[in-house]
Amino acid sequence: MQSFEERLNELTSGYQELLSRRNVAEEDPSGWFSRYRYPVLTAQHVPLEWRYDLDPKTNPCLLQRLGVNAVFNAGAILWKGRHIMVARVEGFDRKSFFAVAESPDGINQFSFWKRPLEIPEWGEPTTNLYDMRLTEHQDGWIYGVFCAERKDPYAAAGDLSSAVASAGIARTRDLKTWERLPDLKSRSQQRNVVLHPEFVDGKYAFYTRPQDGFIDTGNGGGIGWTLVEDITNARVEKEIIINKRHYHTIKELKNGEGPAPLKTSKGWLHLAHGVRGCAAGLRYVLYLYVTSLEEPWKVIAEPAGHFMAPQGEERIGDVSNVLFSNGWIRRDDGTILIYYASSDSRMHVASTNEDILLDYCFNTAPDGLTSAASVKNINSIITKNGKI
Ligand code: BGC
Ligand code: BMA
Repeated sequence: MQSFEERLNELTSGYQELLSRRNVAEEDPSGWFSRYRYPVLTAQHVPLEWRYDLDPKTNPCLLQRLGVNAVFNAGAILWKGRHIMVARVEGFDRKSFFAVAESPDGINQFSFWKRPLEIPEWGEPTTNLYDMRLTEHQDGWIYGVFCAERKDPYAAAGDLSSAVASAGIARTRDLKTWERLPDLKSRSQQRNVVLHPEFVDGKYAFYTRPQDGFIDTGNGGGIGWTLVEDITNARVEKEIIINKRHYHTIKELKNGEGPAPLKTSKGWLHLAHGVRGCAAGLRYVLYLYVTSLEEPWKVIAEPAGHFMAPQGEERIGDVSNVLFSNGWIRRDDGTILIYYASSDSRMHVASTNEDILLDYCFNTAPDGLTSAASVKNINSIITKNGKI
């Protein structure tokens, strides 16, 4: 058996090797983005001090004391020139919490800050919190909007799965100390709620995702939009659906806003996820759409189908066949880094830029909703190519 020292050396060198590994860009044949080969943040990136008691007196065999199952669904922000993710870290006990990780260039050497975040409670203690969206708002605060999940108090006896999802809201100025505000009040269940970065008609604007049940969408039609006067007492009064689910599309079953949209010269650029059900379970893919600058609730472009779908190893994990993104960063030169999780297990990054994404959004045909419309589309490309 290895000694304490030997084990510690081995763990430490493996950890350092992982953190210093250089990533490699691989351009996608579509030309839309490059994926980076290695995941950028995983359970193995979690500091050893969080997982092991490093005292040989109390832990002579150097056993793990806290298992981390997955690191995924991270919010992201370029803050004072620093590339930051606020990741969802999930323990073996299924509880998620948030932790900040930082990289010198947004791609390599992501490492966690010293401690996970302590998000104050609001109301009934939150059983689980996850999937934070970061918004640097015009009002000067950085907001984190996340899913706060609690057991359904009205669940029948013996039903230990029914839950209530609502949007938790916290704000900070330094990403370290967070002030918890009251959860967004809504008649529906709410997951995937995102704060728009600017005031609209002097009000805060949220992208919502109303659902009748915790899992079932019911009458929930898609991504919603609501205006809120007071962020310290936020309530969904009037809600409109701005990006609908649709039969036989990538978002037939569910959809949800990803990170906060980016303001571009041609409109607000949105990244979202679409879900369909199939024999293998739910399939989550990523898609893009653009809304008007003046009326951010009006869609002005939406290419058909997915922008990114799980591929290769991404397809396998705790919840397989899932790509999910709730974080991206745009640099001053227009580079966009898309942080996405695969199969509820690990974080990846893809890089692209604003001009390419806008070209993609405005020049890729929208969904014609029938096979015949798709064929018509292909034929118009072939005809055009025949004239060159
Ligand atoms: C899980 C989420 C999941 C949701 C709906 C929650 O309990 O933590 O990851 O998205 O259920 O399935
Ligand atoms: C959801 C999300 C994510 C998760 C996905 C797939 O509803 O909110 O937390 O990635 O399910 O399990």
